[in-house]
Amino acid sequence: MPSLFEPVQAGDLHLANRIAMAPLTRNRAPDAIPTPLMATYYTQRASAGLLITEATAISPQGQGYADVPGLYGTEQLDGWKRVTSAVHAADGKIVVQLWHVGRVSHTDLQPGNVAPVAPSAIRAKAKTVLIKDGVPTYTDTSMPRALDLSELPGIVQDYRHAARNAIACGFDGVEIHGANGYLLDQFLKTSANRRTDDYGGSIRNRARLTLEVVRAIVDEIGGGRTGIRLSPVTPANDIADDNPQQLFDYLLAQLAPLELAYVHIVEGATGGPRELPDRPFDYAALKAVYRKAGGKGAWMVNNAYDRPLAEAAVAAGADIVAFGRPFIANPDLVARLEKNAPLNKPDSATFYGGAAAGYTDYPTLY
Ligand code: 8OZ
Repeated sequence: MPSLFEPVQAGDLHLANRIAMAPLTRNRAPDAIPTPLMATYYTQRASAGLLITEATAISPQGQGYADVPGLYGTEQLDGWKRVTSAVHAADGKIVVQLWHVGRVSHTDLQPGNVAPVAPSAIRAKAKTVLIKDGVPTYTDTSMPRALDLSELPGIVQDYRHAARNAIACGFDGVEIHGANGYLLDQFLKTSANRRTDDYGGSIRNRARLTLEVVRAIVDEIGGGRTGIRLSPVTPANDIADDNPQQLFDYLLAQLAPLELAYVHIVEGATGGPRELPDRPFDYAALKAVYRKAGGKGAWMVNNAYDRPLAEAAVAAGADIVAFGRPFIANPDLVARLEKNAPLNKPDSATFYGGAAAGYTDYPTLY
């Protein structure tokens, strides 16, 4: 049985261990530009088998929170180049999470202060964060407008272009953010998608945009450098589906032939309970569908893992376990898990926004 601390192959990515740093939004990139402090933060955590960056907007329209980074524009790309070279100098591997928030945004954050876009004009009962007079302020998301059919190829193109930018910035690959109630998840799920064209209605139609995005990125940079994150039952950002098992079984069967590096599954409620009584889901069955359809990507699991739970997951066939909050507070998480050393506790007051405090100042063991 493989141990968490043994290497693993995920597509083209050779990872030194089976512990990934989950994507974590930290809101420390004013003007969407990654800072030198961010390079320090990721480099401190480079002993993870894989670093997945915080969600990063593929376009200004894909932006939904104050001070999150982007993957467009010279200054943004130069900022990311500093991050990837520092991580590589520390022997780390890093992929960037490609993000379009869809309706989870606010007119203040959109170019020209227009409405955010979504599959349908249905507002999310969700909050975003703006910065008002220097103070982070939680605000209701704005009413979105439904995307016109003619706009969808442009969105696919934005993803493709961002993936090309990622490789140009020195990233080892990309993770497509298909989770947590953002644009792709909005198209996938019935609560946000009421379209009557080829992108709404049947499962096949609701999965169409996600599959077009994945195929475009695979065509651009290769499946071996492409992962995807999905959250079948999360209620995050006011999202729900009438039949998630059928939806995700279909999606995973379609993803199988694309030879992705990995599939990353958020189990249960993102950052919350792993089991949701009103939203049952069989993850083992989902994985079986993917493998049966020939999917060879590494199977990455996430949400509220500790060492015993992670070891049990690996024993049950998971290839990689992604840790989120423990990585905020423990830059040397891999060493601490290996030694069964105590973990620093993350301070939620410094999760979003600010500078070095609660970001690059958590102590290591040695
Ligand atoms: C926390 C705060 C803002 C955004 C996600 C990108 O849930 C996020 C996110 C998390 O995927």
